[in-house]
Amino acid sequence: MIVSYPTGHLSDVSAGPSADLLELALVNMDRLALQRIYSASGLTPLFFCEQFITPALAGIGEKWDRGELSLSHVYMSGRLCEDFMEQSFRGAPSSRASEDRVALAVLEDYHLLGKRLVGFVLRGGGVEYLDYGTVTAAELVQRVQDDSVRVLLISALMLPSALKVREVRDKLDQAGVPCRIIVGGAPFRLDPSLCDEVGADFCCASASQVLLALKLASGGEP
Ligand code: B12
Repeated sequence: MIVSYPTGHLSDVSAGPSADLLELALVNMDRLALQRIYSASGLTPLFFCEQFITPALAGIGEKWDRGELSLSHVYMSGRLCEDFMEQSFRGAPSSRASEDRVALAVLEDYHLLGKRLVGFVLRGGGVEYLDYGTVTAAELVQRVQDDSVRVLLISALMLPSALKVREVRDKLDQAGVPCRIIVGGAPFRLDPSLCDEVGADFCCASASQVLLALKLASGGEP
């Protein structure tokens, strides 16, 4: 059953901005309302993405799962958020080389917004990284070896993709590659035991945790 969403009160953020209001704005493809909610939140673009966009999209995903929204709602909501990030993160600071070679990838998955946020945090923290985009487990193992990567950041939004981290871990271990793996994405947030199950070293609930995780992965104090 596809429900129709009310639109009337979208222009009114006087009751306070919220992820629920943003969810309505996204489902109604109302870019202006998105901007108004962002302005009223008083947050930086990164914290707005983490505190408003991530829960609003998760709510949309759940409604799609229950048959209350169509896949085109999910797709268009994702597009609006992607455009918001594109504008907000333009001209982000450039990075410098880190002690350990770092790479960032999405594993067999086309959910790219989480990776985009992680990349933004890395650049903001001055960390240089290799962006592998979307790759298969076999490609990822090969590239990590070729580039001598020592910390691998993986974003996975679908459970089958998240489970593929196990394959990456096992192949890297078999090849004797000393690489730490840091994971993030909805399946890891929903099931904290998944991190150990797939052999990852650290799991992050949000992009802003990545700098701390990198420090821990490199053997530094938190
Ligand atoms: C938007 C969306 C889409 C968009 C993606 C657009 C894009 N350009 O990325 C589109 C429409 C393309 C899409 C397609 C599909 N989707 Co979809 N999608 C979503 C949705 C609603 C939001 C995802 C999102 O972008 N969130 C916002 C970002 C910012 O959040 P995030 O990625 O979680 O990242 C945060 C943290 O997790 C963390 N993080 C993430 N990665 C990493 C990595 C590191 C290293 C660190 C430190 C942190 C970190 O940082 C971010 C916050 O700071 C989710 C619902 C959900 N619960 O997430 C479903 C969801 C992921 N999709 C789902 C499905 C099933 C699909 C499709 C198979 C649907 C279909 N039948 O075709 C396809 C598959 C596409 C593919 N092969 O990859 C399911 C997966 C279910 C499962 N158990 O596997 C979900 C969970 C929907 C649901 N059922 O609730 N989808």
